[in-house]
Amino acid sequence: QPRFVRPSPSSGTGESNSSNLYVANCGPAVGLSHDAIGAVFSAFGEVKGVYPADESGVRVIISFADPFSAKSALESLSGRPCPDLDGRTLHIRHSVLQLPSQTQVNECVPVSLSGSDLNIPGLFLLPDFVTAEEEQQLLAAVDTQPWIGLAKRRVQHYGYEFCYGTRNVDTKNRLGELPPFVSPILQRISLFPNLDYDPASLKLDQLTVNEYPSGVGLSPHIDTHSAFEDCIFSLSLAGPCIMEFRRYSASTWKVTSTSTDEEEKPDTSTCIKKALYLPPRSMLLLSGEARYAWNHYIPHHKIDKVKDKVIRRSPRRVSFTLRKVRNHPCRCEFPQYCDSQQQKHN
Ligand code: AKG
Repeated sequence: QPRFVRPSPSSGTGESNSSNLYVANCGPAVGLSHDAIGAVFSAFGEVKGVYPADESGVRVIISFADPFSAKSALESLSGRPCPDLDGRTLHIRHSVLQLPSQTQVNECVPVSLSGSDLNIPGLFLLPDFVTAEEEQQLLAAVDTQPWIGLAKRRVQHYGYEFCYGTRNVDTKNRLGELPPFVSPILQRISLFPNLDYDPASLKLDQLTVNEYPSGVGLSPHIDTHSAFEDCIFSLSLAGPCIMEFRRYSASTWKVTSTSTDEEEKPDTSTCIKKALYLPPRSMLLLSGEARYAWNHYIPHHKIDKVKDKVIRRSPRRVSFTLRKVRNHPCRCEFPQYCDSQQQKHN
C-alpha cells in the first residue's frame, strides 16, 4: 500500500484538538521540499514530521507534537501568502491521520539494481566507484570533523554552507576550498563515462556529507535549480539505501481562492515512481532531466525489499553529495520545476 497519510473524512473543519494539519498548495511538485515546509511550521512548535497527504505532491500533512502548536500555525498561516514558501497561499485544516511506520517495507515501487533500468535520462549509477579501503579513509576523515545535528540526521558542509530553510546557498559566504580528502574523488569524477560536459568545466565546489541512522531517509526534493548547476554526484558509503524517484505533473493544480473553505480544484496530477538500490561505494550522477525534473527521495524505512530479498538498513549510511554552486539564473528545459523561471504562485 502507498505510504500516504490520509486525513479522515471527518477532519473537514472540526478536530480542533488534533496535532496534525492538512496543508494544501505546497509540496515537492512545486519545488517546496518537506524540509522547507517543516522549517516554516516549526516556528509554531515541534514538528514531528511532514508527510505527503496524497500523490499530488502539493498536499502535505504536518504532524506537531501538540495540538496548541497546530492550532497556532493554522491561525497564522492559513489563507495567506507565505513568503517563506514561494509566496504560495496555504490552505490548512486540522486532520486526523495514521502516521506511516518506519518499519514499513517499500512494497509499492519495484527496486531496480541498475541505473539504466530506470530509464530516466541523465541518471547514471557506477558501482564500486571507490574501494573498501578508500571508503574507510573517507569515513575516518569526516569522523574527525564536527557534525551539525539536524532533526534526524547529521551533516557537514564544505565549500559553501547549505541552508535547509531556503534550500539554497549564500554565494557571498564561501567557507573555503573542498577538503583534500575528496581530491581523489574529484579526479575520478572527471573520468565519469557518462558526462555530457567537459570535465574541466564541472568545477564542483560544494560538498554536503549526510549521515543517516537506520530507518532515517530524506524527503522528496529536486535540488533548487537556482542554487546548483546541472551535474549532481552522490557517493554512498557505509551502508546501502533505496532511492526513489518521482516525476510529478502537477503544474495545472491551483487553488484560486484564498478562502480555506473554498473547494479545491480536482486533482488531475499524476506521479511516476521508480526506485533504485544504491550499494555502498557506488556513485550516482543526476544530470539533465534526472536532475531538473525528478524528485529524489530516500524512504524512511528500516527494512527495504529489493527483488525477492528483504534487506535491513545498516546502522549508518554516509553520503557525499558534490555540486557546483550556480552564479546565474537557471535556463534549463524544465521551467515548470525551475525556481529561476517560475512566476510566483498565489
Ligand atoms: C541531498 O543532500 O540533497 C541529497 O539528496 C543527499 C542524497 C544522498 O544521501 O545520497
